[in-house]
Amino acid sequence: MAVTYTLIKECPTTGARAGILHTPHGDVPTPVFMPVGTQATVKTMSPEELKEIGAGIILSNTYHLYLRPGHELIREAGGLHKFMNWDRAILTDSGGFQVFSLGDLRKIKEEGVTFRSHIDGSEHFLSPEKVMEIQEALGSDIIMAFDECAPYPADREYIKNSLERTTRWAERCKKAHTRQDQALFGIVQGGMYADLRQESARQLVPMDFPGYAVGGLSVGEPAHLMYEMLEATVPLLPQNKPRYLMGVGTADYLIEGVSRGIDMFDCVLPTRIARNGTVMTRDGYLTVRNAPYAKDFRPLEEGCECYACRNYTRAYIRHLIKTNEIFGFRLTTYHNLYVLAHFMAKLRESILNGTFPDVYQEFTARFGRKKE
Ligand code: PRF
Ligand code: ZN
Repeated sequence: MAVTYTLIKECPTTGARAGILHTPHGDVPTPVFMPVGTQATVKTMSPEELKEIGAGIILSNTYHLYLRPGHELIREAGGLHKFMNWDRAILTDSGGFQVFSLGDLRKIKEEGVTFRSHIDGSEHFLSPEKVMEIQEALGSDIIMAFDECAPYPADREYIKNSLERTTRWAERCKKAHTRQDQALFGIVQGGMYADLRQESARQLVPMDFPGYAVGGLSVGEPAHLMYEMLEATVPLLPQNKPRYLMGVGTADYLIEGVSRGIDMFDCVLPTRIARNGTVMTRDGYLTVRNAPYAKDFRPLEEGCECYACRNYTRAYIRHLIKTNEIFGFRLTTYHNLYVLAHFMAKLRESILNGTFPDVYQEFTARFGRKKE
């Protein structure tokens, strides 16, 4: 099998798990946050810097790479790893999320989705078979099934039809998938209906995917609904396979996801806010672009051991960002990815040494628990 999961330790009082994801491009300790490299680059970071931060796996996107530069070009280049000079693991998302986010620009049918490119308006068609062909050309270690990420809110009837189609598409993906060195993950949908989530999981689990994602969450719903959906879904997923919560990357959602048995996460937020001059710290978000930091000669976060914090001040980074200097965005991105990598490593360590519930308590006491 291309990708396997070893469960090392489970927290006795929560669902948190520490494990290892084995991939053809190395072992990845879990739980893990995957930096997003939509255009075959984690914006502003070199692969060497990503390694320095400790990234063992990154995420890229079928939809974007298919449109530009085209999957055939990447195949010709020798695959995505070679094309972007990244020799650790890559997961590619299927486009199921991007295409459905296009709104008026797309039309969903049983066969697949017709859509217009957000770049030049040209018409394209993505289907389970096409998405497998593209991801096989990219050569990522983990490829995702083509699914429908339903909007929130959506009525029960819509969600039921959508999750059933997602199951049929998952079957077609499995049938079309040929590369034995790639692992195809299934995606559970079901909107905000616990029983439909369970129905989706019950349909996908017998198909024996090497890993399962929970999709359709973090789409604008209140936090308590996301937690309820995870609690309804995760217990039905196989213990010996990795579980991936798609599109989640804030510290509170990460720790809540981990405590409910999630192993993998991705999100553009940490890298996106960095390019807007906002960094993640122990005390929450800090927008270093703002005036109060003009003469603040402390690092982005005191005590942070990252390259940015060891060498530069808030005042300097603010100046770079105010003047649109690329180096500023590199420093804030570096810091945010470092913070998340270390947060996940800390959670993992606490699961291994039995103190995860204490770390969880401490975190929620400090920030409160998002409930609404
Ligand atoms: N499906 C896919 N990718 C995704 C999602 C999904 O539901 C989400 C939901 N937050 C993020 N990325 N294929
Ligand atoms: Zn730092």
